[in-house]
Amino acid sequence: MIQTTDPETETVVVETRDRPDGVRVVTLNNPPVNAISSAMRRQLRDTMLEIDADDSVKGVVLTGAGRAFIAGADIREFGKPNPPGAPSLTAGVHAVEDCNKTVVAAVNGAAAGGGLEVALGCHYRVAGPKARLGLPEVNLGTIPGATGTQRLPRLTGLKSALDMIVSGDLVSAARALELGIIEAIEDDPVEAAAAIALARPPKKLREDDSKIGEIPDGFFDDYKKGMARRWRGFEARFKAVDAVAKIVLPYDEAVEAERAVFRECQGTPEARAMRHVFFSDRQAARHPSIPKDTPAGTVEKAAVLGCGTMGGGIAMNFANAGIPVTVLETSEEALERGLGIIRDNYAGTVSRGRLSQEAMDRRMALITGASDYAELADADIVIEAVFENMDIKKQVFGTLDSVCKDGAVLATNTSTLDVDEIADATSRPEAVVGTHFFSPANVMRLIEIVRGAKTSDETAQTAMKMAPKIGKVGVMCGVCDGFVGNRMLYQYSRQANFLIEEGALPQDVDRVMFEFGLPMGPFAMGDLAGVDVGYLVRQERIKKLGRTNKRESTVADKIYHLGRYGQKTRKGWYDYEPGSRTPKPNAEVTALIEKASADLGIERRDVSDDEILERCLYPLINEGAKLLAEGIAARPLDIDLIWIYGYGFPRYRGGPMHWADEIGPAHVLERLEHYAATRDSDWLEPATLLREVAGQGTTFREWAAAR
Ligand code: T1G
Repeated sequence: MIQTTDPETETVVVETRDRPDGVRVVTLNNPPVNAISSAMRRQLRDTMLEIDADDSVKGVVLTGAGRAFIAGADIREFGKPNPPGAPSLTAGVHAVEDCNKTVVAAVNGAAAGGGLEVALGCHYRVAGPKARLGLPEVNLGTIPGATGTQRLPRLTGLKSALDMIVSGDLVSAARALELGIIEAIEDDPVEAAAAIALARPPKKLREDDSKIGEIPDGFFDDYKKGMARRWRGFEARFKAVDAVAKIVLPYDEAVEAERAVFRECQGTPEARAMRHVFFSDRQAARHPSIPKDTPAGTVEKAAVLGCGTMGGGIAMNFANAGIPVTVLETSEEALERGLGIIRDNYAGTVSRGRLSQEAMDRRMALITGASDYAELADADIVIEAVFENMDIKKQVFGTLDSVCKDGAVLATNTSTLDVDEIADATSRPEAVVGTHFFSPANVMRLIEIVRGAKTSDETAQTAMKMAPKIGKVGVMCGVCDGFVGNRMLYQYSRQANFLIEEGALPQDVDRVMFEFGLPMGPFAMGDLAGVDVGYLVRQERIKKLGRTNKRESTVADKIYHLGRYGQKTRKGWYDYEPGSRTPKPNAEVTALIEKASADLGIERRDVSDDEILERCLYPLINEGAKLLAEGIAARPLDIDLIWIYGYGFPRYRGGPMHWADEIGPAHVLERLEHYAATRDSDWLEPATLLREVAGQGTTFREWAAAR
């Protein structure tokens, strides 16, 4: 085994071994997933140049060590200066392609980004059955920057290449075979690659335009029009299309143009935001409150209490993951109704061609109805999703306490009630945790894992490790009114309602928030969730917390009392045509708002888009700062993930706290002080932590890192 070491870091990341048949196997080895560091770029290029000059070598196989082929460029090096003399990855790709021996990629695992680009520099490619291949750079706010935009289309054709590059998805080995990215799927890709390396001549992909053909006028512009709605705001995806469009140029010029676009993307706010989310996704489950070596209980059998909209959706998540789940309802009739909703949900997905009938049948077979608590006795986790009433929840948990096996996790899906109080209704509060799913529970990816004062490390760990197993992002938080997401949402909604009393209209506020990147504004969201639901939540909070002596808007209550409950009644803040979800402003609502201003003695004024944006989002940041200071949220990344996965905060802005760091906490403070002084002294007093971070000229990220 010949090992080349890196002059700077003494890191061995490219190993070679010679086979008796004259094939040299080059293994890239940078655990855990062979990310391409600058050391690897240099060693890969040097290794290929050595092979080129070594006549004893008859053929080359290039493969990855461990579970991955190559995970692409090392993301941790982004934003850092390139070590002197370290070649670009493009140079490495060309050193592979220009080798005078046949080089075959044995794709033994994930070949992502630069990893696939290296494979595309090889003359042929074979993959193991579990390999995944793709150019996911746009998920990092950048584009393939090592000839990928010029190579992939030469194998798959333009449309399939654009679909892969713009989606950022990895495809399976089977799909890669269909697309022509690989020659074959082999159980032992290295053996298969060695045979090809000895049997076939080098074939340079960059010289093969046969798959490109005649490009229709406007092809790329039409493609960008087609993706505009789905990917609005994700600028790198549109730049990736522009880079692919350079394919009409001679290859070397096109690669230079691609590199220019790639460099342009590296320093954008979108790139910083998307990298933040990439790493945050992987940090979420490593919550500082749970010791690293804490064992997680297995979740092989689940149960859900209540089969309403939430309970049914929660049960579907387990069935989707192949985990048997028992659903308990108070009566056969309620159970049948609930199971019918689940069946209809699946049938809808089948009719849209996104689920096969047999998959639906398999999932339905995993869901068992029950009418007796005794049937929950052997569940590893029971998730309560009954009516949002503390007395009912206490009674339910008291019964669960007497029925469920030792070690079972007793979870509540409450969104507003005190998890500690619920836990104290049992003899095992250490086994109780909040699992706050977001509606619709089978669609929204977020679960707020609410750790009670007595929740044990094992219970917390079990819930955190369960989340990804059922396709969710579990984010831990502490107990308070509204936990993290809704507590911040209250501040955002409050200001939105004040703004329409002061002069804006719902459609103004919603437009600004939509343009910012949210899926919809607060009033359209109110109509979707239900104006009646909002009204009941407000009444419950008043019952629980009492009326504040601070200013509250009453316009939403007025809308409720008009019987305008939202989409469900085809009228709420807006009107909705039959079968349409498009909100249409309503003159009666406008008149009601204007009258509310008059009754309040407010002279309506023009409210600027900037004020709308700042008055809605800066209080969100401000509440986030309070949640961090109180320890309800342990890290800014937890708040960012909650808002991205629970409320659709645009990933390309990184979440509210990352975005605050980007625009500057000092700027947020200055604006909040302005609005507190001029618009709303009740609710806009800047948080102490915001003042501290702004005053020190630092960021929430740095504050958290220093803790
Ligand atoms: N750089 C640095 N670290 C990486 C990494 C990367 N590219 N990929 C993964 N990691 C870390 C990850 O943070 C985690 O660390 C550990 O490896 C295991 O990851 C020129 C410029 C490859 C499909 O976008 O999609 O190439 O949390 O849990 O589930 O055009 O990792 O354990 O400390 O995700 O087996 C493009 C990103 C880069 C791929 C494997 N590449 N990675 O999934 O492991 S830009 C990507 C993934 C680029 C070129 C451009 C996945 C995976 P920790 P994991 P996995």
